[in-house]
Formats: sequence, structure tokens, C-alpha cells
Amino acid sequence: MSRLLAIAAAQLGPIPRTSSRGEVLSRLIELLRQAANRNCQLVVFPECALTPFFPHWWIDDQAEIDSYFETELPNPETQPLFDEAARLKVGFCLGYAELVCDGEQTRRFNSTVLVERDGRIVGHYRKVHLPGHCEHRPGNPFQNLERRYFEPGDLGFRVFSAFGAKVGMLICNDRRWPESYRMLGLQGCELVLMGYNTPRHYPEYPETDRLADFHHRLSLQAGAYQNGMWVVAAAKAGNEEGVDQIGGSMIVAPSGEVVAESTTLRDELVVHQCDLDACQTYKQGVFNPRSRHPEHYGMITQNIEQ
Ligand code: CDV
Repeated sequence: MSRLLAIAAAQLGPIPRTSSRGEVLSRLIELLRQAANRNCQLVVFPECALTPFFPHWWIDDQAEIDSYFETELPNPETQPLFDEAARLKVGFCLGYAELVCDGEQTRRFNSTVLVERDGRIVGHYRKVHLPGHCEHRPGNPFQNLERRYFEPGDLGFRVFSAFGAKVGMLICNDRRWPESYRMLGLQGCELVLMGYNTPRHYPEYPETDRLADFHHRLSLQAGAYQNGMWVVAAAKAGNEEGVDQIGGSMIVAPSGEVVAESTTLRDELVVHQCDLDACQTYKQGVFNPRSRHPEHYGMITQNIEQ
């Protein structure tokens, strides 16, 4: 038996600081149309896909920071993407910076939405694992200020029934944590969608720079195999305002094999026909729940200082 879903990871090249939302939207719509021409039903866009990755910059002015956020989706600027997707009957997963006015409190998250083929938002995730620092580090070649500009997601790791599958979402740094995949896998997730912005250089630990691509692949392949899930990852790649970011957008099968991968650092589609039933080989086989021993896993949910 097979349940086939044709998926595209829509890698983006750099977004210049001078780009308007409209210019970025045109690029996203172009990728969506290319995906429709290749008979895809679902397109995965990167983390914070509507703007350059502003946590790389120290910004004092709160109004300027907030200009990178969306207060609702769709909004007048992003509506054309939703309209074109519904017209083409192609769904998508879109990373964006989310600003929530919650009474007197303003909250900011690094978020993603899942949009079905009829244009309805059917899933929402807020990034849990925020890397980086809160303070200005002027000695570094660029900043990594997610911990200043966002708060950790409060929605947990939910699985959504959409596209005839059980679908979960992660964002960038989440992909390095086995717990992120595990929370989804334990709910029967078959397909994990994610976007990322990963600089090649780690200012505090430059000895890992040569391993940036390897650690990215390792995390995706391990997460897919150990949970019997498809993993689709879309990069914002290339040199964005002086920050070199890895590409390596890819689709990983539940076997852990990379079945499609980008070859550039520009806007590029990575396409594969995913058989959702292939998950069962691993979910029922080597990772059959009867061999789990949660009585030995308690420390995973405890706060342990090392
Ligand atoms: N956007 C990210 O979460 N980036 C991190 C970098 C800063 C380590 C990542 O895990 O790729």
C-alpha cells in the first residue's frame, strides 16, 4: 500500500535588508507556481521567510524590531500568497515572526503556520528552542539575538491531521534536539516540516564551523529514522547581509536516507514524492512501542544541572 504526497522544500537565497515584503512575496509565489507545475501538493518555506533574519542584528528601536513581525496571518501583504496557493490547490508551511497583543501584554514568537490546499490555516507552531543570547556582543561578526527578540513557544509540539497525514512542525534549532522529534513521533507523526537560518560560523565555538553541514544532516537523518517519519527542511541560504548561511535543504525518508537535496544557495525547489506508509516499516518494526521502556526515561523530563 502507498499514500503518496508530493512535497517541495522551497529554499530561499538571501533576503536583502532593503527588500520590501512585496518583493519577498513575489519570490515565494514564484516558488509556489514552480511547485504546482511539478505537481506538488505541499511547499515548505524557511524560518522567518518574509524578511531577512533580523536576529543577526542588534536593533535598539522597538518600532524597527516590530516592523519584522506580523500581527495576523494572512494580512493584506501576505494575502496574495494565500490566494495563489488556494487557486493552485497547493498547501504550504510558512515561517514568520509573530507579534501577539494579549491584553496589555505584547508577546513575540518565532512561528510557523500550516496552510491546507484550500487556503485554511490548519496548524500553528511557536519555536521552543531559542538559541543565542540577549545581550549585545559587538566583538562578534554578527549577533544571534533570538533570546532577546522572541520568547519560547507556548504551544508545545502538536500533531495536525492535514494533507492525509499526521503532520508536525519544528523550527531551525529545534531540529538539533532529539526531544523535539520524539514529542512528535510519540503522537504518531508521519511528516515533520521545518525551516531554518543556520550561519556557517558559530562565533563562540568556531571549532564547529567545519561541521555545520554535517551536524545539520546528522540531526535530520537521526530524527527521521529514530521516529519513522519523513522530514522536510528548507533553508534560507547564502550570504545574507554579510552572514554566510548553509543551504542543504533536503527531504529525508523514514529510513534516514536523504532522497532529495538542494544544489545551490539560491531560491530552489527540492521535490520528492513521499510515501507516508513507508513510516510503518520503522514505527512497527525496529521501533515497535512494545520494546520501549519509559520507566527508564524519567530524567529526560527533569531539570538536571551538569
Ligand atoms: N535560527 C536558528 O535557530 N539557528 C541556529 C544557529 C544559531 C545555531 C541553528 O540551530 O541552526
